[in-house]
Amino acid sequence: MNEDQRSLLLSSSARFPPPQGAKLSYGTAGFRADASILQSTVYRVGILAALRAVKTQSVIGLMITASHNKVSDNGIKVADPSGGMLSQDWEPFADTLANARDPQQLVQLITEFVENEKITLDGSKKVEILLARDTRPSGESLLEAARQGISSISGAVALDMGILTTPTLHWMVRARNKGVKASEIDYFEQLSSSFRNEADKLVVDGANGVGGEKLETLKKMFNGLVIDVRNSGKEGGVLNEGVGADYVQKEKVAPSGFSSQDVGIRCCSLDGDADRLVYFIVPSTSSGRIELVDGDKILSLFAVFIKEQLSILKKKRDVNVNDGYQCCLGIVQTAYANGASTDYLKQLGLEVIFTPTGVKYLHEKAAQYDIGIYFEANGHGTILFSEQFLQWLEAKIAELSDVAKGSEPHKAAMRLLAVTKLINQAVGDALSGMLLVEAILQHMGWSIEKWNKLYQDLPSRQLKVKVVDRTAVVTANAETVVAKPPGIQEAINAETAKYPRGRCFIRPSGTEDVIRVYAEASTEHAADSLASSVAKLVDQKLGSGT
Ligand code: 16G
Ligand code: MG
Repeated sequence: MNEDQRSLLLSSSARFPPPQGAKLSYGTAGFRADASILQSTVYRVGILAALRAVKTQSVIGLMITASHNKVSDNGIKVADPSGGMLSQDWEPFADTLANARDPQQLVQLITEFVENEKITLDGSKKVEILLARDTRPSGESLLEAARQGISSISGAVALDMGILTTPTLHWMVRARNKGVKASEIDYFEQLSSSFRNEADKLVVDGANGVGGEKLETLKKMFNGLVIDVRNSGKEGGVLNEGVGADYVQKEKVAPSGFSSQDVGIRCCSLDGDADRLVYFIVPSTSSGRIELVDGDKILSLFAVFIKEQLSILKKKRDVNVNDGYQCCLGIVQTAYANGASTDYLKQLGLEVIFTPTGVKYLHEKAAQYDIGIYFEANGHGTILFSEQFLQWLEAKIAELSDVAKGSEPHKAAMRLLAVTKLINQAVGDALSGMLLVEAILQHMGWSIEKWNKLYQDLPSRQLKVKVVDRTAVVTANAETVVAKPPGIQEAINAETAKYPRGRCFIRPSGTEDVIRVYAEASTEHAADSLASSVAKLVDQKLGSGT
């Protein structure tokens, strides 16, 4: 590192002292904390993003958001050149950088890192970092901190994309690196032009965040579907407070702004940065619980549809389309997937794989298939198509348009092509996912009730337990068993065995200082009881005893 670069870093970092006594971690999906302590972290992630851009000679994205968390929190995450999450091998560097005590130590760490990674910092090549934020009031000043971090690395240029949904930023990074049109309007156009729907109605809870606001723009770009956006943030409601996908999924109640007048209408909720989506049916009485149509059901709907199109394509009826190509379809879930969804998907003959919680794990796995569909129960997910599959599909469409235009296989191939354009390939995206759900329901002629009856969820319960040190719990087999400390798994097994269809696991949260407990069983009462007895057990073995 040359002297100019060194002094640039020393002087800018002196303006961003780290918070006292806070240990920061990149966690499952970036840094997240009370916004008041994040200036220094965000500045440092700006540096990291610039280094990543120089290293990869590609466009990198930085998103300032705390997703479904409360409005006073904020956070930052990095989008890699593919539009996906930051490569996991850079996460330890993110942690050490964020926790450096002073400018000298910070510069020392960067010097060592660039040497190891063989990154040349002479500013000879310009690199771009796209910055965006959600609607949080703290976003603007944090974005400025990120910008200052970026401009502390010579050759790195920050481009402010303004207020965006998280998936839009990921999409832009991917598009820019592919050299295709990459503005927000291009994103809206790609979604709206691949979407067809006849007149129908959907009510959307925007979580008082960025998604509702963007949907107001997007919905003007297509005909047919009538979208009523509630909780768009303009009516004075607070971000994620009593609204949004996380609230609806965890509490299983209707978000504020919904009432028994919405009975019989399809409703859905986005989270605060619009990368999660769940549907729900409003109960006819005000005290009743909603029928939750969660990420697992969205996944199942997508899987049924894709499988159907593939099998139409394989049929020899109209034309010989069976060219021997075997499309490998994979379904990726986490331990939080309702057991009934996994049974259902397996019954369809699909290959179902599990990964630990966190989009980076699911996405990575799904990318190993020709078509990989991944979803977390909380509503984050998408469908990935391999390059090889896309090439095959295009060739197939060309061939069928010649010899069998308008045939069922031709139509099925065209539908699959539309899905590849509509669904976000970079990351789970509530807006694009919602349009795909709408298109598929229309195609199948299904109501939300019919969709919800694909299978019946097993009752489940989630609890969290405060412990002295959550890192004491180490899990294995995609978080389904506890490897450490010894004895806990045996105790969980003993509890679980008492309940018909019982299933239970614990894991340390990647975003909060707690241990999470998940339990499922044949009745509500049994799921509640299993969850609370395991929570008690965790508290006894690992809690502070208070
Ligand atoms: C983050 C993850 C989400 C995961 C959640 C788990 C991304 C983009 N988001 O929100 O996928 O479900 O963390 O939180 O990866 P937990 O570790 O606190 O349970
Ligand atoms: Mg989110």
